Amino acid sequence: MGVSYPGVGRVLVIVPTYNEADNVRVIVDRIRRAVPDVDVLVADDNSPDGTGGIADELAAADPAVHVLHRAVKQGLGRAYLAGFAWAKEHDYDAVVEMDADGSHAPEQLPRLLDALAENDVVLGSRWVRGGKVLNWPFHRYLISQVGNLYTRLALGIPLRDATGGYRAYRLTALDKMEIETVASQGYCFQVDLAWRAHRNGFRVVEVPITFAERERGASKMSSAIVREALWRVTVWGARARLAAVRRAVSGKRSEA
Ligand SMILES: Nc1nc2c(ncn2[C@@H]2O[C@H](COP(=O)(O)OP(=O)(O)O)[C@@H](O)[C@H]2O)c(=O)[nH]1
Ligand SMILES: [Mg+2]
Repeated sequence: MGVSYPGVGRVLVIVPTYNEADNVRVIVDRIRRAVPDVDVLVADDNSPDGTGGIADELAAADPAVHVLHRAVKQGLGRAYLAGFAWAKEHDYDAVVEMDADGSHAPEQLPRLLDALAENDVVLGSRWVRGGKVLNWPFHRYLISQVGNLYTRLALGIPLRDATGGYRAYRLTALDKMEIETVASQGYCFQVDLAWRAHRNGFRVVEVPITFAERERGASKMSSAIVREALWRVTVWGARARLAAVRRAVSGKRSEA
């Protein structure tokens, strides 16, 4: 049945990959060394550079490593949803999201998992005290800062880093978040899940992480990904405000 992490249970670290041939071996090795008590699932979207084949070799050599081969590139969100479903089928208690490019340090994973012992959702945060970003170009810093400020204001959630992708969730929480209705594909997926966790009243906590820009391979970040996040967050915020106004109006009517 595999090993379990104290206070959390069986943990699956999901690593989505698209053209990460130079990174996948390094990241899986680092995870296995840093936290031997977790399993790993590489969720590969049929990367043309052969990432999936390398992941298969790693899985053949280590029973704690698994691979989910997906037919086409469908974005980070779809890959994670497929990974969550796999975790549920295989009776895990918690899942972790982690990039393949080394930006999220496996050595900091115990911080997230220790916090998960007391919470439902843990966000690795670059923008709380103690959090750091290394080697990011100014434009990425700006997109993240402005994006998080806009998210806080539009949705009224108290999170400093709602767009980050180093996280841990209890499966019991994901089960209640109706993730089958998630349509977000890019980084907006992260905001979507943070927003759902907040609305469900879950115990959500941010722990500081050090995010280091990738040294190998190319980023899949694009302006389309930023635009998707912008319009979806705007629509969610507007809907939430409209619902609040409706509640206030019907409250007044029933008072009258
Ligand atoms: N399976 C899958 N993984 C993806 C996709 N897009 C990005 N990723 C992975 O998501 C992680 C973060 O992407 P990255 O390009 O590093 O974004 P950045 O860190 O914001 O520049 C990496 O592990 C990527 O390989 C996708 O369409 N499918
Ligand atoms: Mg990256």
